[in-house]
Amino acid sequence: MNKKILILAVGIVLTFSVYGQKANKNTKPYPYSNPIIKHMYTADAAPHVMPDGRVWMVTSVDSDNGGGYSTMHCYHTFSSADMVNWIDHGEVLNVWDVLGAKEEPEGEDWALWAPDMAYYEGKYYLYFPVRIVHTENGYEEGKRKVTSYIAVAVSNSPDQKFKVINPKIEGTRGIDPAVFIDDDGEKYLYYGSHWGAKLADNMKELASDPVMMDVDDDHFMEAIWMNKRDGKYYVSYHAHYGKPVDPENPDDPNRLKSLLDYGISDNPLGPFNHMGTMNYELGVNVKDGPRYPGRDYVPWRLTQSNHGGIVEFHGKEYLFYHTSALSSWRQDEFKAEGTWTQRSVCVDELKYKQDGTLIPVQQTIESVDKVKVNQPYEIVLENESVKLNTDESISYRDIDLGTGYYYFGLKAQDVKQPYNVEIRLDSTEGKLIGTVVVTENGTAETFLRNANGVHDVYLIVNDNTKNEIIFNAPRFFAGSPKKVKQ
Ligand code: FUB
Repeated sequence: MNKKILILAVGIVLTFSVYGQKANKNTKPYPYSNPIIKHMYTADAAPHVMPDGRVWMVTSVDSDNGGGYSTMHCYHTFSSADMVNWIDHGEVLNVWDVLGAKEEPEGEDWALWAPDMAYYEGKYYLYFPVRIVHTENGYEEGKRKVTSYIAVAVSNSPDQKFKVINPKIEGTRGIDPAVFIDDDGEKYLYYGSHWGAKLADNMKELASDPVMMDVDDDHFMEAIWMNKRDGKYYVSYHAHYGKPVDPENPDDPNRLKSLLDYGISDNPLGPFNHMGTMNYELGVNVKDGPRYPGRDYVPWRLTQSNHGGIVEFHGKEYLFYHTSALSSWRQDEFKAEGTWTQRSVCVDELKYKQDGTLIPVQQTIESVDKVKVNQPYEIVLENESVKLNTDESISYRDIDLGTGYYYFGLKAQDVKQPYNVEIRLDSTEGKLIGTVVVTENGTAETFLRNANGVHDVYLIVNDNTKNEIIFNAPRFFAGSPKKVKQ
């Protein structure tokens, strides 16, 4: 073979194996429960309990035809009442909605990577990174020039199309946004290489200068996520970018592996103490399931992109991550690893030790057990109007919050100036589970954390204006999942 043909042949082989242009030729049903979505390729899941009491996730979509990360052009949402049965609500945003044009600008290649979604005051907000590869004249220090930043879109319902309300959030740079609402009512946006900032009440701008958070680790790669448990902030992220597995030495301790690591802090913007690994390389240590021909491990040893999202649902925490198990099945009936840009969302339980450190996730092929919830959707605390002055509180005895209520709301009357209502358990100084920020809007709602069990509930007004506060129908809701139309 002459040298040019050899180079061309090697190039083709590399392109095909890296970008996975292999045909999805196996149409037999996928035989296991993980991944949870099997009719398309999904990645980068961002799970949250929404006001209908269901778990919703927005995901990136990997192309059925392969072609690499630049072919990622839209997002789907999915929901579940039990963590096992998932409904695909279809495409909610597309790159063309973002571009506002039918074609990409000359010399630019646009892609939509890992998103996140939040509910706030009656609306759903979708945060997503716009990633533009400058294919022409676009080199910086010998590398292809890439621009990326965070944008936000809004919708009245997570199963409907989102509309872009800010195509570029000023001050952002990088990929993988994650949004987090704290118990004191503050909202945070995290993104890129461990940047964090407060989000404004309009949800479309930053309300503070971004800080590069100290994560106590110089192997941070991407995919930041924030979780809170027992008053501590857990930041997690993809650390390292892995190197291919040597089949002769698959567990080589010296090989760079794609790990999902985490750190803990007392503060949502750090500094964090690096605590170790939450999820080992994808496809490692999976018990049961098919084996790579002649080896003692599953075929889908996905060496890239360990991307995690965490949700608590009625007493357990779950890690959402992705693997190439489905592409391994659809392409090679489990005789090869599948491709790393044809990924699929999996779910397994996240467990903690007594001291609050994490037990690295046991990746499974069965996924998790069905969650059954047997309690009312909402608890209305009071039907009469409540009148309170600054720093006054009202309490409700022995409220049964069961296995969890995820939102609290009230209808405020005649709001002269914004104020906060704290929701605390058992005393005016007890555990803060959420803070409602009341504005002229009237109806105010907030996400809750740790709202479970039987407690006396205290509502405490923080208002500097010394006005009398009047509100109606304070209620806990999203305590059991509502059915949705399929
Ligand atoms: O899915 C595209 C990119 O791969 C994400 O933005 C990263 O986190 C990695 O999962």
